[in-house]
Amino acid sequence: MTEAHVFQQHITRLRKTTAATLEAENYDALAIYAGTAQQYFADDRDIAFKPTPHFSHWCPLRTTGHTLLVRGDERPVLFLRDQPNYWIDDEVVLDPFWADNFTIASSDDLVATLRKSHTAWIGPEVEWLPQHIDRNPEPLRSRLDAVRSLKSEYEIACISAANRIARRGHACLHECFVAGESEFAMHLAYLQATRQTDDELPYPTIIALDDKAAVLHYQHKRRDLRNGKVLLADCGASVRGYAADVTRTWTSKAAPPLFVELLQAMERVQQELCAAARSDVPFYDLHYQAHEKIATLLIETQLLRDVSCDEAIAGGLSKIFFPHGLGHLLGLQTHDVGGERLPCPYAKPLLPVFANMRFKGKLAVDEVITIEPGIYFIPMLLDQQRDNPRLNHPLIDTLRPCGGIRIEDNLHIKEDTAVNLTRLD
Ligand SMILES: [Mn+2]
Repeated sequence: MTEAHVFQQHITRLRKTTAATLEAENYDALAIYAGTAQQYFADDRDIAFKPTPHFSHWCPLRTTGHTLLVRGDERPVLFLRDQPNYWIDDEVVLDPFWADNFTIASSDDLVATLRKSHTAWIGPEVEWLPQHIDRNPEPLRSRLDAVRSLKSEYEIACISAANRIARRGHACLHECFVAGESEFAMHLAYLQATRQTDDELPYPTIIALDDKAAVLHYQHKRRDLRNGKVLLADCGASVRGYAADVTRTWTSKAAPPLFVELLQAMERVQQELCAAARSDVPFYDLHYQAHEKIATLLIETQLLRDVSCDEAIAGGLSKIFFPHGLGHLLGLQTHDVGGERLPCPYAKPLLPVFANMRFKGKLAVDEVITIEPGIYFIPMLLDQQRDNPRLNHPLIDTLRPCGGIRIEDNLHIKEDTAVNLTRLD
């Protein structure tokens, strides 16, 4: 199937679901504003622009000021921004593969059009918006979010393409790590290999050597430190606004054997968890399974002692080493919307230590999720446990300089399996 055909199918589905949403929420029309560039406080410098995700759901344009108007199941109208600006290049390129699905209009006519109907507005507020228009009504937004959580073939193709790009970048990072490069040099090499600028990335690269691998969202790029023992790289790519979110951990010959053993075990654990993902599985059950596997590993390696697996989980000991969720929905946002579904019955009790998990529902066909288990040696969390005899501190301390491990793939959920988009050939 051609790209144009797959995109057309995507829009046909959106038209249908949006018509139903508008009817259910009693609106005639939905106006989605791409947004305008924002500036830093007390500065005239623009922050890198990202269109309203609801806009990107319909239209791959990445420039500011456009508005999409959807009325029932009619052909949507794209009102292009047309205030010429000679400071930037805001030329709009209408690629027929997507533009053929819209009627193109001038923003001059937008306000008059908005006045004519009972319209819901999604996007940042603007001063010229007619008074009667409902701004970002919550019930409508959550219906739109629910649609966004289930990906069309077009969206899967975008996420899949983003994963291919990220994989190329990670292969390059591995080579740089083996060559002893710095975090800074690896960051530049990643941009080069993926042919992306920083602003095009779905999230800033996390390129952490050694102890900094314990910082979950490590943001620096050290220029001096070379020849690391461990590299944790969490770096993505984006295609038409859709994200890949991929993490790999590598060790060099200088890494302690116990850490290498943990990494090999975690590679296995991560693949087992990926193999267990499919529709109708409560995500909490996968999260719990991750803790069972990680607690077992911590006990086998004697990092934890005098404690059973269940006690280690319920007592929050495994959470010291794996303090984040197993994964999240992925799409136009790296932490995508639509996961706020009702909790469902679980195979294991919902423990108080996991009460802050965001995504508690069942997996559904055509969701894309990340599976990203980890083991970290986070000084702040370990120091709080100095007097806890169940933590083998002398052994743990030998691994603190290694930071941690995270392995993350992106999975397309199907009926009774999941397709690993990060490891597709
Ligand atoms: Mn992630």
